[in-house]
Amino acid sequence: VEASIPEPQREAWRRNKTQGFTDAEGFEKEMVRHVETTLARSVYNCDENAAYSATSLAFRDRLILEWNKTQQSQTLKDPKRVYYLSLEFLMGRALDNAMLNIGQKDSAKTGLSDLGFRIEDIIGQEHDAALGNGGLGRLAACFLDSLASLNYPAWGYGLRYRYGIFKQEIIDGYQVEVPDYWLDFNPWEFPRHDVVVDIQFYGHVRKDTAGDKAVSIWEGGEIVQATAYDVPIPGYDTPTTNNLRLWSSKASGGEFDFQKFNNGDYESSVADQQRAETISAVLYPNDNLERGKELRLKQQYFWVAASLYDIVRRFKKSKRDWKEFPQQVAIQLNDTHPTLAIVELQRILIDIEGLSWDFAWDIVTSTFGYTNHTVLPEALEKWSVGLIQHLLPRHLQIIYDINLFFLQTVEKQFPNDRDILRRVSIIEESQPKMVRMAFLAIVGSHKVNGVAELHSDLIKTTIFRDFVEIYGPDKFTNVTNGITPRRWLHQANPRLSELIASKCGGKNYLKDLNELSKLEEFVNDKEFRKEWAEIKYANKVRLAKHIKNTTGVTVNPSSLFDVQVKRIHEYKRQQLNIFGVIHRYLSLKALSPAERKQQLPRVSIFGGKAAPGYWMAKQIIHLINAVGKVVNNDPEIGDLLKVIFIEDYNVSKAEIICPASDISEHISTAGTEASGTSNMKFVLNGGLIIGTCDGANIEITREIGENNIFLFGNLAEDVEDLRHAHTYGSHTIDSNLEKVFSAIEKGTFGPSEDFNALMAAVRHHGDFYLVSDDFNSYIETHKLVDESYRNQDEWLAKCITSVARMGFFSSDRCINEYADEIWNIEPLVEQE
Ligand code: RUG
Repeated sequence: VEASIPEPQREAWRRNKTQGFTDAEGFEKEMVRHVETTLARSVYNCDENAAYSATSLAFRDRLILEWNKTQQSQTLKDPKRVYYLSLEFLMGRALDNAMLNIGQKDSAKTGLSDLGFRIEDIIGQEHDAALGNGGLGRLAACFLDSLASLNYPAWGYGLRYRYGIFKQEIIDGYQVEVPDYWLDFNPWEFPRHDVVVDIQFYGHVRKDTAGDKAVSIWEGGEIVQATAYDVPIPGYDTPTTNNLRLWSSKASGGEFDFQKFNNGDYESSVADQQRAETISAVLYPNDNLERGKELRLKQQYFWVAASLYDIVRRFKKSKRDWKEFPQQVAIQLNDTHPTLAIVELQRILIDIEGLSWDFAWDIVTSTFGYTNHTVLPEALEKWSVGLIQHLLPRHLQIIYDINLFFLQTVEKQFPNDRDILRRVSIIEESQPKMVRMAFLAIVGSHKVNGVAELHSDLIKTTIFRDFVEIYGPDKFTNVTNGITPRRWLHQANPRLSELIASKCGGKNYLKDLNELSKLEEFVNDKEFRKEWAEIKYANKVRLAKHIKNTTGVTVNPSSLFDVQVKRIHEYKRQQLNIFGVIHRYLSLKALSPAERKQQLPRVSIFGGKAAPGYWMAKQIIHLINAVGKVVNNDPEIGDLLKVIFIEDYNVSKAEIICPASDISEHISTAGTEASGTSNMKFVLNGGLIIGTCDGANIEITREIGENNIFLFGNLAEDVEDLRHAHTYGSHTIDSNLEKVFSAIEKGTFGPSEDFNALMAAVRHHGDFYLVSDDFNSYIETHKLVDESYRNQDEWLAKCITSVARMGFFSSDRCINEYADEIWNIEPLVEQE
């Protein structure tokens, strides 16, 4: 039954339509109402946390009004929509973003001040929504912001983890993981208890006939229920408010099985409930690493099956023919994690909707696009055939059929090449047999893209080379990553955003980042430079305060702030950085007091989490902290060098750190970092970068000019030969690096056994990440950084010029490219 109100009664609805607040007074009323009613508090017991809650609820109400309008307008016009499937959405805080995007931050500031609060303190109360590990999840969050800001009809689909990425504590220099229970109070989500989907696992497949057709019936096994939680995503300066739908798992049939309960089996009924809830309980804390755990596969199927059910249900409402499905629906696979969606859609179309295989497969392959984010073999997903057979027996049959038909076409194309069949088969004939998810994603999609130029070239010439031969080069494309300037400039660096607006003809540059180019005119404007420098200094003071409060170490904001914040990984080479820091320390110690006085003071700032099971990454964290302990307390060194590890790096900390850096480090072994996105955040905030010719560093260089970046190290094309030489030729370690190692071995930073593995990786295990090969060029380039920083005028000119040329790296550009080249969707501008 349509639950719609009959026309004669609609007038009463129109009269009573909820109006969102539009000024400080209106905000105050809403805020006080929420304190007094929703929160049941009063003027006598409203602390900052209650004020945060009430402010968020007031803003949530505003968002949901726009959200309703957007969804109604989309339902009415029924345009093609894009669905972005991602296991990670690293959203960070929502309140400040909501205030800025709907243009009511000033109202909130005045309103909160009238009511006795400072807006910064209230914003600071919010817990980060940390449903992601690193770049991949944050990219998804930036994309949602751009999709809404550009008025694209788009939905995100993900999992509502009860525990997001763990909280990192540093105890005695070691990482300790603590669970992050973030859902205690989350005003930004709307539970949709009416949007539930039953998801089947296990069971078996029965062959049957319907008329003259053979059919497959998947039956038995267990059912878990998916409940939708909706998170409104406001666009910047537009009423468009899109939806992020996150699924939460529950045992089928509600709280617990009453049948079992009534039979006196209370315990097992509760156990079933807990087992079902486990599916959406925790985010796997690995970045660029896959571990093949059954629960992870369960998460993947649970999420894609619920999302597809929802997407298909929405399509079917329009009563269109199935052949129109790809004209109405584009689905983007963020990495291989949602690849089962390909199989699930094929299953729905053939087993449930009764379409022929070929017709269904055409629909499927026209619907999906696949984004690859890595070439690292340890991150490429594979699932054992046995596990899929057990968990999803019907899906395994379909995968085998997809593979069979695919290999038949390959065989026709390359009749005399048996080896290519082995190489490209979706099933790897190993012990045990494995399903190669990236291959399945390629075969089931119409476009495959990498995330920066070098990366997109590399996938075509290495891991997916055969597929380029088979499908031709047009199936493969590049969409270089981007970041949203709303969060990463306007929100994180409000003073710089104001200054830029004053020179770029207002805030329109936040919608068209190419307008930053107007800044080039002011590069030599003394007054402008002065203001620019003052803002950078103030941002450094803000970070120095955070460092003091959290680590107890005092850093001098006049020092050069050198930052490397990202997940800890050997390929990202935080070990190269800390070895470089030790080299600097030893060089300073070797100077006379008079010589030391001539040196430029530096603060080396690190931050990032290690996957809990990644032992080497944890050793790196330990070494950084051990070096900090010695260096920071060395009276001979004083302010000349400080080494800081910022605990629990996350999105809200990044918003403090990025605006405060002078130089940031993006120093992965060439060819390993697919893109990187923090490199873009730092440059956009007026910092320079030191980096390798890797990922998006290359395009950043092309845009801002090679005089404005400090590049060093070997090139991707040389990496293989160097590795080969390490293993089969003689491998001499860089002499300066040897000095660093002997200082470690002498116990300068504590018992050296703790760090043996890090040194052995370079000396004895082939130095896979080329730390020694790049060491000399790294420290020489750091000398150039020091020299360059001494000339503040030139330094500032580099920073301003770089910002002026960063327009390309907006995620808006990136989303427009996906929309045009992959999704074929148009913006939908709402009418009142
Ligand atoms: O490591 C990559 C980054 O280089 C990239 O910028 C980011 C977004 O495209 O994705 C990261 N990534 C790759 N995270 N997980 C993976 C492996 O699947």
